[in-house]
Amino acid sequence: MDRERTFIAIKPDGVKRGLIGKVITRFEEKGYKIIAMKMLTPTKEIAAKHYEEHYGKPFYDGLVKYITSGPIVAMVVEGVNVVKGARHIMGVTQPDEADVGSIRADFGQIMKQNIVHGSDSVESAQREISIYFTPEEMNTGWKTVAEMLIDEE
Ligand code: IDP
Ligand code: MG
Repeated sequence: MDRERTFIAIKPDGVKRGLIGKVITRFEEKGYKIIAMKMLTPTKEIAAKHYEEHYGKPFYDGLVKYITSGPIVAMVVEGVNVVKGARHIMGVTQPDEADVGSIRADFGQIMKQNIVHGSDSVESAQREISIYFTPEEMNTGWKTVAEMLIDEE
C-alpha cells in the first residue's frame, strides 16, 4: 500500500491551551504513524520559509508573529493518503465552517488561532518537512498495528 508523509504542527494556541495530547490522539487513533516529533519555538526565518506562499498577503505579518509567539509541536506523520486525510481531521481553515468532529471546529473560534497546521499537498509536505527536520530525524524501521493490518490486505 502506498503511503505518504505529511507535516503537522500544533500551533502556539494549541500548545498554550493544553491540547497537545488531544490533537496527537486524533491522528494516532486514525492509525497514522508519527515518525518524528519535536517542540520548538519557530524563529522568524523558519516562519518565513514555512509560510512563504502567503508572503505579501494581508494576514502574513500577523501569521508570522503568531507562529513565532511560542512553542509549536512539529510532527511528521505517515499513512495511506495522509495529506488529504489529515486535512480532513483538522477541518477547513475557518473554525466556524469546519465540520463538527474536526480539530478546528471542536477547539477553535478564529481563523488565525486554528490550533493546527497540516500540509496541503505531497509537494508542500516534502518542503515543510525539510524546514523542520533532517532525514536522520525520521524514525523508520518499525510498524504500527494499523500499518501491519493494512499490509495484510
Ligand atoms: P491552512 O492552514 O488551512 O492551510 P492557509 O490558507 O494555508 O490555511 O493559511 C495559513 C494559516 O494562516 C491559517 O491556518 C491561519 O492560521 C492563517 N490565516 C489564513 N487566512 C487568514 C486570514 O484571513 N486571517 C487571519 N489568519 C489567516
Ligand atoms: Mg496552508
